[in-house]
Amino acid sequence: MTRQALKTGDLIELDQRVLPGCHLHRSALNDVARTEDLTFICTPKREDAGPTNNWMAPADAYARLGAIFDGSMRGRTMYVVPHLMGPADSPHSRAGIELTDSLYVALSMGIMTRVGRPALDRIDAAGDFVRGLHSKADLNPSRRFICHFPEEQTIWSVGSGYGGNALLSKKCFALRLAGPVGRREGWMAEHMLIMGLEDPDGRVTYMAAAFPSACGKTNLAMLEPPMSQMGFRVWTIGDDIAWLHVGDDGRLWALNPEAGFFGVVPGTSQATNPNAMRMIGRDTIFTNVLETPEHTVWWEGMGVEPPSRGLDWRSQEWNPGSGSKGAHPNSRFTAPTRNCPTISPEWQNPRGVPISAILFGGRRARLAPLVYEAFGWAHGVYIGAAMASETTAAATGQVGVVRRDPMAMLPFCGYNMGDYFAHWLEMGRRIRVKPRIFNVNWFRVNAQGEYMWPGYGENIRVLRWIAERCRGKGQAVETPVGFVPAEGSIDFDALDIPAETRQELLGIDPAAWLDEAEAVEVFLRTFDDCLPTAVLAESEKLRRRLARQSAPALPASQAWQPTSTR
Ligand code: OXD
Ligand code: MN
Repeated sequence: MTRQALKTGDLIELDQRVLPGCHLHRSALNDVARTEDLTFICTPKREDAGPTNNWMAPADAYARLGAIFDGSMRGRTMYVVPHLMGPADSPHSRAGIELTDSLYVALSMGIMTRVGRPALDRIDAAGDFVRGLHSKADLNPSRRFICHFPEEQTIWSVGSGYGGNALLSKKCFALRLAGPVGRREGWMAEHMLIMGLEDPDGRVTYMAAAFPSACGKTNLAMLEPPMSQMGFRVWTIGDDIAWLHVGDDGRLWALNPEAGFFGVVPGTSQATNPNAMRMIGRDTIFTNVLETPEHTVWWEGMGVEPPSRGLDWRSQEWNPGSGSKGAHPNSRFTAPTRNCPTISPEWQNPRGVPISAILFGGRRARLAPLVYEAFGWAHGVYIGAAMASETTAAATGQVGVVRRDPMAMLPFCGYNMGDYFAHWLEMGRRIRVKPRIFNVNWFRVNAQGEYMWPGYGENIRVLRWIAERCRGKGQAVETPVGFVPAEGSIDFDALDIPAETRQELLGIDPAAWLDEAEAVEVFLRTFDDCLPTAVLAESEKLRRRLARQSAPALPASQAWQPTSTR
């Protein structure tokens, strides 16, 4: 199929001595990202999709898309791609079949999922599968739709070849369709990385983390500790999706249903993600990066000098003075999990791995401390529901606009998000040995707008505190928003961060948090009657704690007084 794709132009040959097994794909110019405005949940009742999803009645969707599909594959080859999500021997794995007229999609599915025999065996055993129908059709955005039919476990996607729209196993199946199934059956499908932190004694603490797209999930999942943190290591299980089940032991177990990584390329370098750099040196499909005259690849933020010329993602002559990007900002790598140098020996464990900590996070320049811990499960659900990220100039041209993105699931929750919050609360009742819930923020800036925290590999210092908290160690101070690390409990050695900045990194400003709590409540009330009262109750409790502490005009670092330590 690869040979075929090289003939049709779906793939472009790269230098196989430098990049063995690697190829380049260029998408249509208008087809470079997920299109949330063209993504629909097609349930009989609009309320079941909720206020955060686009909705279409199933009959209308079948008719509208059916007319576009009609004849759309004429003269093309249709690929039949049975795929299994999860390890072959796991009771939690599920199968799908995607029909597609895109060779690029078929090849990418071969990297991202377990295709062929294991899927067919599962379909035989289970008697069921998720039905995915995909056609590029004419790639016209006005005839582009991604429709989900939860009642029939069916996905129809037409008019796009972009991964998140067209690799139906990923966002469509493993999140939007699996979500409501999990709700019915008592498990969760989450937009989370899964990793293990091993300490010098060989103990591994498994964590799952949800951050909005483009907040560094892939980097954290493959983190390489700096020299100063010798003895610690990170094991990768997944970078995007977690299926979470309650085990017989009452713990929460996480499984990565995928078999590959579909990661953002720009910004990936030896400094930010050396393990990804090693991983994407072979067996990788690059999409929309720059092609050098030597038939290798380059992108902005690669950490090496740009070539003097090349072909940009649009296939146009490019040089460093062109004034445009060589690689598209959402250019991607598609690489098999088995090539990840930090892949955990447990990644195919049919049970998954037992989760001790759940991390939420986002990009907050001023508000959120580096890390804080929820007071308990319901408070953690509130923290997840209140999640938000601030836009960067690159994304929208507007800096600092807050976008609410509960549990990083806003574009991926296939049912009413109010019911989704209720499901989280219900899971808390089922999980006897609950993971602790944390919020992290690598993006806090000082008055000069400079990042106060170095991020990337140094984030391991925060993970270490989290792991210690999970073992009942790790000193913390109670603040109105949660427990923050006590003085000296995070290893800041060799970081050269002044004491004042350390305090500021962990400080909270009650007045700003009161404003935030109000904004969160306005957002949460959009879920009307579907919003569980327990979530609003957490909001009220937070406001009361903040009001007690509110003291005007104090610098952030001094604005709260510890009320107790643990
Ligand atoms: C992704 C995304 O591609 O979240 O994983 O957009
Ligand atoms: Mn994602």
